[in-house]
Amino acid sequence: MAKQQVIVPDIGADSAEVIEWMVKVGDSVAVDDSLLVLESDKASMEVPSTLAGTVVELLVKLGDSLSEGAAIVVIETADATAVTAAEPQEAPTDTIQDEAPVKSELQSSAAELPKAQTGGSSKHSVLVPDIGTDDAVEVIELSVSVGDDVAEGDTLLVLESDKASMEIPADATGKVLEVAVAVGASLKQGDLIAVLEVSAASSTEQVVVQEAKQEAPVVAAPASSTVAPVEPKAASVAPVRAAEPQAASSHSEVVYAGPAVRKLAREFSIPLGQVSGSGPRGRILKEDLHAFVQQRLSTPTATASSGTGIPAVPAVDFSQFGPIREEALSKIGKVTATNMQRSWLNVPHVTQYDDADVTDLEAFRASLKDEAAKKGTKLTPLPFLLKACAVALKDNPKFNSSLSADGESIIYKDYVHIGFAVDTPAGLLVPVIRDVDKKGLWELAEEVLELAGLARDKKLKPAQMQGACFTISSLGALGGKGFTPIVNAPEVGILGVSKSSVQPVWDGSSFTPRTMLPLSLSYDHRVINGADGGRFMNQVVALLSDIRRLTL
Ligand code: CAO
Repeated sequence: MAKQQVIVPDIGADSAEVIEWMVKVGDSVAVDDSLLVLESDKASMEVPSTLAGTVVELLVKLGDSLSEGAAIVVIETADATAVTAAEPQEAPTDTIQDEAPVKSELQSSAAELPKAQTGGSSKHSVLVPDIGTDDAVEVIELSVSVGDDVAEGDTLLVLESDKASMEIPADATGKVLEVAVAVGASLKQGDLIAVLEVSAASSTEQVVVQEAKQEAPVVAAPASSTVAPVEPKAASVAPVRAAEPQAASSHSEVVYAGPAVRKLAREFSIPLGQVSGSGPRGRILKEDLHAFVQQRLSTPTATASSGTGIPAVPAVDFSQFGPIREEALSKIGKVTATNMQRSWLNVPHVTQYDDADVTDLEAFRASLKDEAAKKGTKLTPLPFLLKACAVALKDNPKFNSSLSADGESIIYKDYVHIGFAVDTPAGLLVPVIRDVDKKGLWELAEEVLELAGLARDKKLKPAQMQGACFTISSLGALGGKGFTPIVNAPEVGILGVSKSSVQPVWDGSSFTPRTMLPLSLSYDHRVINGADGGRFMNQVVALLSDIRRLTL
């Protein structure tokens, strides 16, 4: 086994920019497989590998300007002699020629580590840890630049999937030598994020880990226990279908297309994610764009509608009316918009309204305020709502079901997981509390606080947002007398909660002041009829009005 670099060949230009990676660390490549795409002011070109083997390091990053002779990747080849002829060895950097022989020594003896280091320091590759999904996740923010000093645990970048944003921390302390990714890149577990220069003194163990990672980059996981978002594998691999599986897959797909194709797609507003590529590795070619446009033009409704037969909202140039600002939606914002529209268009909604008399509940809650403070938690109306809904979901199983994808059957769930909407600066997130029926009010209060905090800090893992049977959207703290919540399909029901207020209520002989909580229950009318809805709502109202019933 030997490690060797592939360098930029004669590209017919002084320099060209790296605009696309076609391989990642851990990929196996054959001679002539494309490694990356360079774009100069005159042309774009794919740089082929001159070696066969496994990619162990990417030496440049998107946006870098490269000239002939620049080293681009390190490839571990099975046979050093076989590749010598294929590879010009006068690469400008010395890392590989130095590292290849050193590596085996490092593995065999930790005592010899200092020999492997230059000037008392060594290079440490930071890889994407277990992020709870096998899908590629987009880099939305870089928190460090080359030259920065980072401490273990400092955030290096922020990843945002269809369902969550997460900060990826450094798993070692050192100076950033290289940032291997750019905003917009899609990363998976094991991908290289950055290379740090760590001092030998900081941790001998880290160097061993670093070398182990270089040996097997795809399976490497941060060794440090301080890598916050990493969960044990079993916990982070969610067996449950995500609430929006279609969105998850379509948004996370990697699109392979060259710059000319991307430019053409931009000019014609062609969504590359919807185009099938017929080139190598599914790469999208110009012909594929032509075929896509032809197919769209031959579909009569496509030009005049949003694809569902519904007339599209016309594009308006608002600047003709006054100054404007345009801000791109966050990924979570885009996914929310798609999900809302999908639910609204697919689910025949019915919403019914009622008020629960929560006078006693509020008195009980107030009496527990000090106890809650002592426990370090907060008892808002939400845990009571969760508990009441859990009871009603068990007693009204249709609300705890989903329509099968083919619409032929109803799938009843024997578990009671409830999502609750959290308003965060990044957008609306819906963490899920599992087995609500089996939990007490204090436990629910703590989980609400914890999950809402994680949501606001962009630290929710995908598994913490999956598997809900029903959703509660509580706008109570904000106000309002009622609203129409949109069902989070494939769930079939959602409870909207508005602000409680003291109202004069007729008790049969006089008006008495009672604290009334406005509720709005939306449901999928394909599964739930009005009588089912009425029964569910009546039960929730009864439970909240007399919380002793929650204990039955
Ligand atoms: N009526 C009156 N007061 C209410 C209330 C209600 N229905 N619900 C909560 N409150 C009170 C709480 O008791 C608390 O008061 P104190 O601080 O005096 O105890 C205060 O409002 C703030 O509550 P909270 O928001 O911190 O806690 P919560 O458990 O009620 O809600 C959460 C948590 C995460 C659901 C909420 O913060 C949130 O993000 N809501 C927005 C949900 C949303 O955006 N839904 C729309 C989705 S569809 O577009």
